[in-house]
Amino acid sequence: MQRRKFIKGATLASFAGVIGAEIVYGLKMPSGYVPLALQEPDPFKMFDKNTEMVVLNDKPWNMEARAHLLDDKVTPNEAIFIRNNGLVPEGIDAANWTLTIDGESVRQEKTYTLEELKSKFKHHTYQLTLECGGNGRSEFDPPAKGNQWTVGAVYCAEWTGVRLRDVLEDVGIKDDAVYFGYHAADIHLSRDPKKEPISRGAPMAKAMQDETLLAFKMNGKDIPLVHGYPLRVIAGGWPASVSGKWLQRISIRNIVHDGTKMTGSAYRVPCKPVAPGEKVADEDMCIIESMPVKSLITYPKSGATLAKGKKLAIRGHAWAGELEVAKMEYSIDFGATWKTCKLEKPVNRLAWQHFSAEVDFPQEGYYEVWAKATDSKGVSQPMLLPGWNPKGYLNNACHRIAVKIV
Ligand SMILES: Nc1nc2c(c(=O)[nH]1)N[C@H]1C(S)=C(S)[C@@H](COP(=O)(O)O)O[C@H]1N2
Ligand SMILES: [Mo]
Repeated sequence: MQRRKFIKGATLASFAGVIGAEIVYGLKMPSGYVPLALQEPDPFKMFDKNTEMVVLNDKPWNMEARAHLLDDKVTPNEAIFIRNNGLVPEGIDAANWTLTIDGESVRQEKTYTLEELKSKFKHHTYQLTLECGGNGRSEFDPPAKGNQWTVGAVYCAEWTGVRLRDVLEDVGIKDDAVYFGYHAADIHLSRDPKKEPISRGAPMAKAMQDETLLAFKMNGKDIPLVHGYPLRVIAGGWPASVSGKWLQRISIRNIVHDGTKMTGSAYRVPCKPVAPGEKVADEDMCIIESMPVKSLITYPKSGATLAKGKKLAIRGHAWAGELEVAKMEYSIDFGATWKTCKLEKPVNRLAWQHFSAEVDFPQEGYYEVWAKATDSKGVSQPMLLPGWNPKGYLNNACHRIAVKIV
C-alpha cells in the first residue's frame, strides 16, 4: 500500500533511490512506467521477513519458515509464517478502531474503542503456540489442495492483550451461548464486500480460558500489519485459523458458529479414520479443536556434517495443543530405539517447550535424527504420516534431520 502511493507521485530520482542505482536512460522511460525492479513486490522487505522464508502463494500471501529459522525460544517476527485467506486490509486507522460484541447470546450488543479495551481491562502477556491446521500438508498422498506447508507453519510469539473473558463478562452473556465467531477487516479475493475471507471461532469454554486474548501487542510491539494489526483474537493450542487477525467483531452464538470456513470440509477431519483418497460426506467431518502433539528440531539444519568422535548438540521445541508435552525423545536408528532429551516446562500454559540433547554417533556415515514428543496423556507423534484426511490437516509426524559424520 505504501508502495502504491509512492509510485503515483514518483520521480526518476525517487525510483533510483529505491533501486539503489541511477536509471541511466531514465529520460527515455515512458511516463507512468514503473521500472521492473519495482513491479515485483519484495515480500521479504514488505513483511520484514527473513529472506530464507519460503513463499507459497502471493494472492493471497502465504509464506512459511524453515525449521532452522524457528530456533529462538520466542519466535521473532522475521520467522513467523504468514497465512492469509484474503487480502490484507488497507488504510487501517488504529485510532478509530472498534470492536463490537454481538450475536444471539449477548444481553446487549456493545462496542468498544481500542483505547477503551486497553484502559478498561487488565493486560495479560502469554507466549502462545499457533500452528496452522494444514502444517505438514505437503506430505499427504493422495495430495490435498491448498498451500503445501512443510514444517514451517508454526510459531510461538509473546502476545499482550486483555482477556476475551473479561470483556464478555462486561458485555453480559446469556446462558445459551455455545460458540464465539470472529469477523475481521480483511478483503475477500473477489473484493466483494459482502464476502468474508474467513470467520471462525471456538466453543465458549475456549473463549473463557485465561490465555484467550484480545491482543494488541506481539513480542512487546504493535502487532505487525500482516499478523493482524491493530487487534487480534488469540486462541493458543488450537488451529491458528481460530485466531482471527484484524478483529472487528465477535459474535456470541447460540449455535456452533457457521461463518466462512467453519462448515463443509474446512478445518475439519473425518470423525472416524478413512482410507487414503476416500470421499467423506460433510456430516462425517468433525471440527478440529486442540492440535496434536508435535515437535521440531531447530538446530542443526538438516544436512549438517560433524567430525567423528564429536557429540552433536541438538535442540528444538515441542507442543501439544491444550496439553503439556511430558516426554521428548530422539532416535538415530530410524525409530528402532529412542533416547530421552532434556525437556523444559512451558513458560505458561499453551507455550511451546524447549528440548535439547547431546547425540553420540558410533561411526562415520549417514544418519537421521528423528524427534518424538509424547503428551501428558501418553499420546506420541507418529514416526511417519498420521491417518490421511481429505484436506491434509494435522500432520504431526516426527521431524527428521539428516546428519553426516566424517
Ligand atoms: N482475519 C483473518 N484472520 C486469520 C486468517 C485470515 O486469513 N484472515 N488466517 C487464519 C489462519 S488459517 C492462520 S493459520 C493464521 C495465521 O496467522 P499468521 O499469519 O499470524 O501466521 O491466521 C488465522 N487468522
Ligand atoms: Mo491456517
